Amino acid sequence: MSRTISKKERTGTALRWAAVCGVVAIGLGVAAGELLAGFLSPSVSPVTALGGVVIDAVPGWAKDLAVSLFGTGDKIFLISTIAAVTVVLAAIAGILEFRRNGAGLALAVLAGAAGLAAVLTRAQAAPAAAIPPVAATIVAMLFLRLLIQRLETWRPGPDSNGMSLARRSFVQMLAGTAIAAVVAGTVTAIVRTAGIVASDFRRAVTLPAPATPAEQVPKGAALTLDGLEPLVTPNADFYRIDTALIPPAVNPPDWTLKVTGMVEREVQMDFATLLAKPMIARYVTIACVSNDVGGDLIGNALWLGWPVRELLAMAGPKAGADMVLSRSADGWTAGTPLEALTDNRDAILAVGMNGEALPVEHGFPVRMIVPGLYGYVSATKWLTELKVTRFADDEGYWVPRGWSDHGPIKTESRIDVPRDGGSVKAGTVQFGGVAWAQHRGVSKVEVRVDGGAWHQATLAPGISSDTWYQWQAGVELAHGSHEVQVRATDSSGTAQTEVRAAPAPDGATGFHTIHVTAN
Ligand SMILES: Nc1nc2c(c(=O)[nH]1)N[C@H]1C(S)=C(S)[C@@H](COP(=O)(O)O)O[C@H]1N2
Ligand SMILES: [Mo]
Repeated sequence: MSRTISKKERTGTALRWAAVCGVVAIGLGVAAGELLAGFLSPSVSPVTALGGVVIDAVPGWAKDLAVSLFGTGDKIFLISTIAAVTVVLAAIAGILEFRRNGAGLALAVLAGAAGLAAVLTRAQAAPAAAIPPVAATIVAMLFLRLLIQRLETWRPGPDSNGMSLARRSFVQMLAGTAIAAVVAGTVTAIVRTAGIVASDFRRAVTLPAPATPAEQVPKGAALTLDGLEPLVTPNADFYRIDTALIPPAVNPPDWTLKVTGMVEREVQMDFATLLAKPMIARYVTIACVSNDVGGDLIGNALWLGWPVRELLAMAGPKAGADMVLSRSADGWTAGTPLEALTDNRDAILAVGMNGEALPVEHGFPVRMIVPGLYGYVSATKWLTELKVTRFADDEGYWVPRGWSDHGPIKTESRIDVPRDGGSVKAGTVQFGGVAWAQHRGVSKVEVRVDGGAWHQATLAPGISSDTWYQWQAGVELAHGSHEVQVRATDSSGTAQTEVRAAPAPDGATGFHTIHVTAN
């Protein structure tokens, strides 16, 4: 070692180590906070709460972009982004703290305060939920200071002698902290990603048989064409849309549903009382307003529940009320016309989906299902409150974000077979798909080739006007490439519009159009 080391080089190496100290110390803080939250308040973790604030803050178009780019991977994308930003900030905190005692700690306090604020703004935050972000901040600050202190004592550089006491002390401290962070993080990840808590709650639930069984599925409602989606969507394949990073873990014995607002008397109902009510079973096809023409944010399930109108009748809505603002355990809201919840369409407080308790990500233990309305104005998952109010006074989550305050599902149809861009054998080609016009019913489906005349398809009987219908059509295709379109007509005789509209503000329109090559 004859080369002399400049001060600059020495500081460069030290700064890199300082950045590592920041990442390791803050990593331990975050992991400790998440672990603690797992015990103290499983439904509010600091990281999830911060993620929720980010989701609530990003503009609607950015959310739509994320969904269209990453599909259901949009949450993984968000989590990775939060993780990456945290790592960068933590590295900066380490460097700041090395440069100037207290500067990195200040950054940690700021981040901790953001976490605390995020947690406290979550709807179901109990006082105990404040502990994890505070503890996380203290742990992060403590270890950041300890590590930087040891780094300062060591003063690394290529000339520092091999295994000095100071170096060993620093390395031991760093490795110990890193191991603790990884262990805490792993335990938390296992607990959380497996959703052990929530699925244990779910396993403990036994559903009653319906007092009013579901409508018979008519013979022939499910066509046998290969490639068609099943008439009833299995729970595991059901689309999922919500703003929850991790679904809230709601324990049925702790669950109550409150009816508040413009009512003669407030009503509270617990889960056991709800389960003892005469339940009805109904097939209902729910759809997302964000579903683009030809999209798959739609699914049909057999729901088990108690009519919302019965609960509202107990509370007695006051004259002048025209909306019910339903709220979830994580603070999300939907504004539904009071009329749609009290008329004969069987809007229900659903506890069952396809013969099982609601899956956690589909709203366990209780959600609303309202035939005929898009999910964002009706299908509140992890339901906790119904506030009887007026459209003039309240608005649901998506309304100030650019979506319409009313969301009836529009008449639409989709080609599922053959696939867009596929090749087929020239001659008679079997086309098939689904069509829907919830609560009105579909009366006709037609297809056309290359903008020619419409040909009527075979329309399978629907389960009810509240579900989708399957259709099939044999279409003559000559050699070459073709454009094929579909349109549905509802039972009032109104055909779906050809006018292309984007999903915002109240649902996409236009004909689903695919291209196939006949050989
Ligand atoms: N608590 C809560 N409920 C919610 C949402 C949400 O973000 N949070 N999203 C709604 C939307 S936009 C739709 S389309 C449906 C989707 O229900 P699913 O995920 O069971 O398919 O849930 C609705 N219920
Ligand atoms: Mo939606």
